[in-house]
Amino acid sequence: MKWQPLGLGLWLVVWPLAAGWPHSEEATVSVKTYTPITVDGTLDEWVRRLESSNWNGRMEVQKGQVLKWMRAVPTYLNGLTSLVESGVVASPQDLSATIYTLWDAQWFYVAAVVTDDDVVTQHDGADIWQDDAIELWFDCRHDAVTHTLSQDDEYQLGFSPASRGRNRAVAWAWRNPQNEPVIAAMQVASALTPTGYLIEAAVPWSVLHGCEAPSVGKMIGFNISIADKDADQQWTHVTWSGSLHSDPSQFGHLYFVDAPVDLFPSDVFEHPSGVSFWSGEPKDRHE
Ligand SMILES: [Ca+2]
Ligand SMILES: [Ca+2]
Ligand SMILES: [Ca+2]
Repeated sequence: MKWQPLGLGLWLVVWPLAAGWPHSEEATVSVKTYTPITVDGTLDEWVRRLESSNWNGRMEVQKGQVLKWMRAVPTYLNGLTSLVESGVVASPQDLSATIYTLWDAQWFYVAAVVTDDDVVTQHDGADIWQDDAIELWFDCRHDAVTHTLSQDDEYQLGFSPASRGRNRAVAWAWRNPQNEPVIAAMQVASALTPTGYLIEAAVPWSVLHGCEAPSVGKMIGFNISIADKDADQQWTHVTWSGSLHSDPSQFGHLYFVDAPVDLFPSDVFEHPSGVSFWSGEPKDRHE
């Protein structure tokens, strides 16, 4: 990456076009949840809904009827903005994904909405990385001192959906001296969708050495990969941050934040004076 002067105090970031993607050093945010997440393959509880009493008709007409949204921050992976480390991404329909995370004092939660034109899962256990799967990479101390992942605070966690080839979702852990407690403690569920699949999973902090006590403001090293196998059996692997998925020094950053917009995203909704906002359990507006 180079900075090029454009005059008038403006500078342009110029990315090298040669082969070899620079370290992208991505960053994303995990929002604290104050309501429980049930790992069942449906993401209803990841969605914040509005109650009709929160509204006046004028605002709905003016600003659109946005009645629900994911309260977690999305992170996007696709063949254009992420690194295709192996294989080929033919189109967003072939492989792309949106990853969400939430956290509380006990659990780290992940939801992946994956677009994949052919969901293929043929392996089990430690071999699920060869199939359609998502992978989360942790460097809990964010010290980024190894290039191969083997320290006690480093983990590769994989989640692969149920499909016609394997009738249950599988979660696995690699690259840590203590993988077994993680594998035993993880929860995972999946569902096929019209355009691919979704994964919902949870990992207790207690089994992730170095990550045991999350708090607002904490940051860890974090990376995300998605693997795609289709009928042609070609294995495609796409990674969010850096040029090598397993190098903690190229991981992105995951920041743990509180839930500052637990009610409304301020860019969509105004705050009319005199209106008391609902802050209770989610209700479906359409019920
Ligand atoms: Ca759920
Ligand atoms: Ca595909
Ligand atoms: Ca696939």
